[in-house]
Amino acid sequence: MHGNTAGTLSGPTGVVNFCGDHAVRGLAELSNTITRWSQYNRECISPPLQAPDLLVNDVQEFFRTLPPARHRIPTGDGTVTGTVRSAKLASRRRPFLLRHAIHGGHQRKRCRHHASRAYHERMLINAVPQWQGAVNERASGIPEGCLALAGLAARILDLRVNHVYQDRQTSPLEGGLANRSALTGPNRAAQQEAVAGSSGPILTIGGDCGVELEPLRAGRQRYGAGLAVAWFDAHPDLNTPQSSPSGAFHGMVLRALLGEGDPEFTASPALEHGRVALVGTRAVDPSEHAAIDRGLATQTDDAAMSLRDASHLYVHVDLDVLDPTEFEGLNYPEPGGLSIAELVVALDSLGGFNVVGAGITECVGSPDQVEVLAPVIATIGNLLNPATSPT
Ligand SMILES: [Mn+2]
Repeated sequence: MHGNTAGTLSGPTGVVNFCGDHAVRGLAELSNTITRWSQYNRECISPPLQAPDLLVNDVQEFFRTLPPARHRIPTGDGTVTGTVRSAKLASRRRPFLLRHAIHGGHQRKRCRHHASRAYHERMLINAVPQWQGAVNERASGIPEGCLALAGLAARILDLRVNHVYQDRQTSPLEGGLANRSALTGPNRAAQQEAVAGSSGPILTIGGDCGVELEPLRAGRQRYGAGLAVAWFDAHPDLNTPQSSPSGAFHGMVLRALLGEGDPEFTASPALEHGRVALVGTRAVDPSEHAAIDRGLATQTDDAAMSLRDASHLYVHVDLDVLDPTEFEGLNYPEPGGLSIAELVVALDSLGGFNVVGAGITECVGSPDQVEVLAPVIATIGNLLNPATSPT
């Protein structure tokens, strides 16, 4: 029996351990089998994990016994009743958590029926549900938005998702930076490890915009000073801890990548000034205007022209570049943005570049809401497709 093992937290009291099978985890997430899993940190669930209620060795078979996805799972406040019954766990009548193991190395395995699609072989999807870089009210929905978007990306791109574990703990404001400690330590190390584990293009599914720090730092080191960035975002993210009105790191990450701000986060080597194109930017703080005036980044509608000398390109898409009427699941909506069709056209115009990485961030949408983003995911997938990118 695994009763209330979580102290004052009323966490899940039963665990199904899927032996780290990411494909099944993806299925479960698509169907909402996992709800609010990320609010339970390792400490809360370690006792049941040591003695799982059900250890499933053949997870594919386990799921074959369940009714079809999307119709089987009544969800609410962290409990999953429908699947418990149909999985013959009804007698337990307790909420459970589908727990996954976190480890790299699985990302390049593909389902057998997709094995012929060799063009995906080197591409990695990292889902990074970090939310501590944002401090606004909707931000606590970012981990769920990340899962929804990662599920969509897995389906559209026929790829498994590498889920990078991030705890949800917060920490005090330090040196003008909210959650400074939470943004470093194990959370950051987990993403560094995931980034280092791939030699091919990486699609990072955020998470707040702070998740762009590690892939871009690594990209700058790997590809050199010719690496350019197309930054699709309502915000330039060019604040420093001193200038930021909120202390939220997601508004500082690009400045850190350009080598300025809190030394804990600044990239070295930094992105070359002038090799960043800001597209769709429309909510700019005074100190960010000053950084743009100094030439750190360029506001433009034509990133391809602005970055034409780049040797390699990274594409950042904060979904708030979209108009709020286009997508309901925005963490930080700003009126006057692009339509989804306009974003797709703008992304498509970057097809001549050697695109080595991309990120999609700041989603708080549900699995149903993110469906409208399918063309955006597909277009980014094409950009990252090594078969069509110059080598
Ligand atoms: Mn933004």
